[in-house]
Amino acid sequence: MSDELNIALLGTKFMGRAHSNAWLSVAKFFDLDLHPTMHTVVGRNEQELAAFARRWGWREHTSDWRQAVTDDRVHLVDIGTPNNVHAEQAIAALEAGKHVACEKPLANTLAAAEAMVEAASTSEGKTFVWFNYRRVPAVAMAHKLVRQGALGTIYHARAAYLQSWGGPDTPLLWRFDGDVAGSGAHGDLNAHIVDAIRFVTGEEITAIEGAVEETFITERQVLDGGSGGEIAGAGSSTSGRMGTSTVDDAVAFLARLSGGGIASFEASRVATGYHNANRFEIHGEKGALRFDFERMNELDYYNPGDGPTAGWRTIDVTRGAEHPFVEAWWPDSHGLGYEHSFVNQAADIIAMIAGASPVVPMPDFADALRTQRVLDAAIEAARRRAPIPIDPV
Ligand code: SOE
Repeated sequence: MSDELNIALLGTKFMGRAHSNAWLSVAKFFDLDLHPTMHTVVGRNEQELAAFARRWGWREHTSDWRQAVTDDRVHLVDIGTPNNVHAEQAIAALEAGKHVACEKPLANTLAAAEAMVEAASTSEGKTFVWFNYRRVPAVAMAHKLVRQGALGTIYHARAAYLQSWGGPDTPLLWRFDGDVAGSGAHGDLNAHIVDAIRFVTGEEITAIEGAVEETFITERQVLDGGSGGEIAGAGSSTSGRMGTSTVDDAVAFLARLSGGGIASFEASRVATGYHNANRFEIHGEKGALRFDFERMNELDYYNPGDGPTAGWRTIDVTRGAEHPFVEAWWPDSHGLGYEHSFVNQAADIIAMIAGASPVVPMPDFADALRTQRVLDAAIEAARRRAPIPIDPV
């Protein structure tokens, strides 16, 4: 049997580039039982597509995603398209017997996410969701320390994902169309930190106690040629017309954890001064952890057991083989970046398809549905101004 793992990638924008880089790099840095082959890339604009395929080394390209996901030569379908087509594309790929990796959030609606999980439950294919921050070594190390009992009973989890590209000058990208995106900063950014807190604490969110959503900028410039466009609309020409944003610019909510602790989550695309501040703090009876993606190669740890010398300790998580994923990369303390979390995840996806275990737990569609349920309950809590319980199924 061949050791080739032929991949078809759907999407050629930001995530298309991040995933292409991951598939291109992974076999150079990790020893793999299967060899990833960048077989087919799918996009909408034929001209851009040929240039993208050439730049990244995709063997074939097509604008027909259905042809790609049913191609007998393809083993893994990787979905990096807007949220409203995740379900249709993933279900078609699963029905064709493929493994499927899908960008977060799982879908634009809870119903679509549930349909994806249903299709996965009766499919031969394995499923994966690109909650890439689990594989930032500092976050993976936080997960490992909690598993080792470093925090004990968890009292507080506090997470925020704060960006500021969504200001008044940003045009009406697909991310501001509720029918396409499902929600704004909430599904885009709270998805990441809900997953991160579930991953690091090992606990589930059992209720939303209160939530608030806000759309600060309701009218945005319509792009030439309709929606689409990269984040912040860089280089996107506008039509001179205005259109209505139908998603949140920010959502904050309070929640309860299954271990008895309480949690707060905040996502914003208008947090002026922050550009990709993805951060959490977790406080337990035996210790505390603190992470900020803007210092992504460090993890802060506090151990009251240190007595008079107790203080926040900053761990360089790119030093030493004990830190997850680090051995695959550079000598001690040479640093890693955003793109390495995707390469680390590509390595774990390939390992799992080959039958091995991932370095840290991998979210499949069923796991990502738990996060989607939390996101959906938070919006319900905001709109009803009432607490919403969550079935921890
Ligand atoms: C935009 O908010 C975005 O590209 C997210 O969609 C990604 O998931 C995040 O990693 C970076 O910011």
